[in-house]
Amino acid sequence: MTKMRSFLGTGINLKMLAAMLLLAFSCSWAQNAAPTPRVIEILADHDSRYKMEGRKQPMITAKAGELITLRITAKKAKNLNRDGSIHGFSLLRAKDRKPVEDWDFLLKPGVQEFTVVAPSEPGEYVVVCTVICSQDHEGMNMRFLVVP
Ligand SMILES: [Cu+2]
Repeated sequence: MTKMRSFLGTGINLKMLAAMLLLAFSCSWAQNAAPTPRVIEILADHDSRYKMEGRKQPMITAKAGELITLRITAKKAKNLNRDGSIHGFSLLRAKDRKPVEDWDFLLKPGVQEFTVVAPSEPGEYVVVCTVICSQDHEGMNMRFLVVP
């Protein structure tokens, strides 16, 4: 109890309390104002190809560290994994094929969303399918460009 009293007596005054409340308040406000991710629509199609509307060659361009939501529609090709995944969506750094952390997804039939942060390092990346979805699986990939 004496400890408590001395803490109250010396440590906290009204000005500090007000400052702490203000800080707590502005923090919660900042959280509410968090950026809404940009939505990118992708089709993982039955012919073992990624597709994006309006593009002959599918390609994603994102800013370094940008928050994006991948809205992926997956349609079954020939084969599927035992867990029911029909395609994969995994990001690799192009120059050394190093997997990008937290960018490895398995796709189920239908629409699914993943909210992710783009790599912080600008450069060329590649999206690859990780499910042996058909005899054309090897060609199931797309460019992913990260700009500064
Ligand atoms: Cu595939």
